[in-house]
Amino acid sequence: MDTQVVIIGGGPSGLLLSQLLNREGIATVILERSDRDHVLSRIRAGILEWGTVEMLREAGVGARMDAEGFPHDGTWITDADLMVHIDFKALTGKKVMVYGQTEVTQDLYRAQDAMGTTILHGVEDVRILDLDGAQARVEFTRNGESRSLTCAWVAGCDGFHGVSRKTIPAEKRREFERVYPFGWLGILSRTPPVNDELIYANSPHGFALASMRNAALVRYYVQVPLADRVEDWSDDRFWTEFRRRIPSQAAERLVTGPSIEKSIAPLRSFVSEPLRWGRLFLVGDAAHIVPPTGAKGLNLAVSDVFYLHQALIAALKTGDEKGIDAYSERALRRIWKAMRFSWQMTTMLHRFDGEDGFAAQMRRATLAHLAESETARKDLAENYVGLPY
Ligand code: RFL
Ligand code: PHB
Repeated sequence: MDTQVVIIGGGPSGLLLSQLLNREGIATVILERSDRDHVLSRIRAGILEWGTVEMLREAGVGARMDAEGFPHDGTWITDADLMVHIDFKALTGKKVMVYGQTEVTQDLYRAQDAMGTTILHGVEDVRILDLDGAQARVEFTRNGESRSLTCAWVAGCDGFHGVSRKTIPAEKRREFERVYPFGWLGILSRTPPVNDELIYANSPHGFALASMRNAALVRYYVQVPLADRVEDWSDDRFWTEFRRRIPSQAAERLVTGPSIEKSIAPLRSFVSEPLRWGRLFLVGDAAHIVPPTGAKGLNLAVSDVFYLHQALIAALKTGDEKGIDAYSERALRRIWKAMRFSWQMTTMLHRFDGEDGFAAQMRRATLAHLAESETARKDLAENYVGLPY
């Protein structure tokens, strides 16, 4: 065999899985379609559950996160000027970490380089074969040359548009999907955060989120119609819209400035079952997508990696395949709970085009209940900081 585990995709799931396996002496090869600069330029998630923080430390990539990340003890959920504080620390004893996905990915690339792991960028036309035999084979093209690798297991960490999921025959897959009728326009700007904790803002004009990367860099979002393009949104238009969606106490403190990145992401909930097909496993966005409202996408990818790395270590070191057989079911149990939470947060906080007055009242009542009920706040906090693995 050429290597023990071939990992398709060099995003956070592929890199973290490889790092955890390498530390146990298991050999991996990572095949990534894009170049490294492209992978590192994608601005995505910003909030790490504490379980994710601990996994990154265990993988030996926690030092910069611990030095430069910002632990947050709570967050704000607001409805016009009603501001509800969700005190994670008091309600669950846990907190979350503000540390961008770009930084996590960078730390993982550095650690993998130090391990000497083979990471092949610019890989095209990946085909995953022989999944029901004694060893799997992955064929691909790189620099115009056809290549092939044999291995014991293949980890499909190649995101929503990757090839891994489609390798499982369509009639053996069950797919579940909700496409939401809006997207998020996000900007990055070198300005001080409008608040020391995140604000998830419901308003008559739609949803807005005030997030951050550090004391001088913010990540702000507004809900936009699906048909909108980035060109439709000048910085001025963005700031006007953002300002009127956040509570007025916060709007008074808002500092605006030029955007240094601006992009629109559609919102979707998606799960493909099962997560295992013979010698192939699906991990992270390759298997499931959540709308970003619950900050669960990256964190779910990490919990998949948690279950799979344990299973692969047991199988490859002792021949015990119980974890392999249980992977799909174990991971899916947690995935569906995060799906529910992300869907509920999205429904609670967004205006749906063409909705009636009843829908808006339901959102308002949910917020009012959160303001008055510690039980409701505790339920939200428990899900937000991350359910146990
Ligand atoms: P990724 O990060 O998509 O990485 C997959 C990697 O696979 C490569 N690839 C292939 N390589 C070889 N052959 C092929 N055929 C390949 N096809 C694809 C890709 O180039 C890529 O490098 O998946 P992974 O590792 O599972 O990580 C998941 C997270 O990235 C994802 O859950 C989150 O970023 C989701 N997400 C967000 N989550 C949050 O919690 N908060 C956010 O604010 C947030 N914003 C976002 C997001 C996802 C977005 N996408 C996918 C459109 C914003 C966007 C725009
Ligand atoms: C972000 O900082 O990009 C971010 C934070 C929380 C979310 C989504 C995105 O729920």
